[in-house]
Amino acid sequence: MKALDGIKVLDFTHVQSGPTCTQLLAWFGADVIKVERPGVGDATRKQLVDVPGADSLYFTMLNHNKRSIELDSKNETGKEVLTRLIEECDVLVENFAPGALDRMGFSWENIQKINPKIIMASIKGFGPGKYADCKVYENVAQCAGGSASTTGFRDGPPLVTGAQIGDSGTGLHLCLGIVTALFQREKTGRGQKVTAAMQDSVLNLARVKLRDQQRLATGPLTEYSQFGEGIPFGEATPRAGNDSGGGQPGRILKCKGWEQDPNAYTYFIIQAAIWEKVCDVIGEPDWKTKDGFAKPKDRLDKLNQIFDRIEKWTMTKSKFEVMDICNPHDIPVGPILSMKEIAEDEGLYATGTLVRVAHPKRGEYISVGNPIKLSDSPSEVTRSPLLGEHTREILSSVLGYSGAELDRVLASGAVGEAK
Ligand code: CAO
Repeated sequence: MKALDGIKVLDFTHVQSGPTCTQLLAWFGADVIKVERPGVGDATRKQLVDVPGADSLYFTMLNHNKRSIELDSKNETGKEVLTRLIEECDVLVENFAPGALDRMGFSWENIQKINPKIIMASIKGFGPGKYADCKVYENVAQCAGGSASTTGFRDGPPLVTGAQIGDSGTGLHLCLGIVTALFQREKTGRGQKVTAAMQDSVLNLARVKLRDQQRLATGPLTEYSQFGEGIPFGEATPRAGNDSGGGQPGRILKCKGWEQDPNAYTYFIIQAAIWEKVCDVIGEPDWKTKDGFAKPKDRLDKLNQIFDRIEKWTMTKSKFEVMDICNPHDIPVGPILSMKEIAEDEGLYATGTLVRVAHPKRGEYISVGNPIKLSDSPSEVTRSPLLGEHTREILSSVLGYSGAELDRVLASGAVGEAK
């Protein structure tokens, strides 16, 4: 049995943020029914296409373990089918532009009338307020949530990060809201509305930078490189390059081969507890007792000098040798892994974090499996559905249409089926 066995999810999501949420619910065992516009489907099916005629990796990697029904929610019969789906499902998840669901005639008030037990979960770019009506994509959220202004180097422009904290990050937040609401429904019998705004989710993930914003009021941020360089702080949390976000100084340092390999780097943290071991490993045993070096606080204005010296050592080793040498001493280091190296790591396939998935139109591809492991609810990753692959199956087995009724719906123009 899976944790969410028996839970039906009406998946009205598209692009990335919503689909990541419903994919997690599917991996936990929910029956996720993805509603897609006839003949078109989720826009990502046709974005960044690498194999002509097949759904893109963008789509396949975000929509595993789901069923697809092609349904025009603006058509009268389509609205009838959607109403039946709302009656049958435990959860409705959507991430349309603000107001789109209302314009279809499915406001939260109407949805509650149709099924008072349903949990309706929505992602929007912003919460209530002056930007509530804006359409929002990943990088907009990263900028509005405080991530971009605090990412990058002090003397360069703000940077967005490769991790999709606005989309997938918000999907995760919403997923937690949904299972929490399902838990509460066990006691109250009532559904509720769950919302996660992309700005809020990014800000939640950038929480330590708001911490630093407030610390500025009482003095400089001593763990930032900028402090050691004698550069005054301004009014807002600055970009900190690769400085560690915690109290332990850390940097990205070059390793052997960095001239040719853009990823021959390691992250190196000089935690106070292992300082003496760092001194021994890099060949500076005197620094263990030397004035200005022995105590963590005294080292803060010398971090550039210290990390330059550590880098002289890391540049003589590969990033994996650095790991092998430092790990036995509990010195926290991390190789900068390329996506190629990750995709070739058989250890990640063994845990199900990476999976090889067969697809009828594109052949085998690699995907990220469920990163959250439950000991009593194993996740098996199955391929994403073709557009409308399960239209007939859902109409009959989930909604009970049969005979002339089924023929009526199929002939109405409200639904489509996989070609
Ligand atoms: N049948 C009929 N119509 C459908 C339909 C269906 N099955 N599915 C969607 N539609 C319609 C919607 O009702 C909407 O129509 P109206 O504009 O007439 O109300 C229309 O399709 C377009 O929907 P949309 O506005 O949500 O899509 P978009 O491509 O214009 O905008 C996005 C995309 C992501 C910017 C917007 O949906 C949004 O801001 N969502 C919330 C934030 C979010 O999730 N962003 C992350 C996206 S990933 O980076």
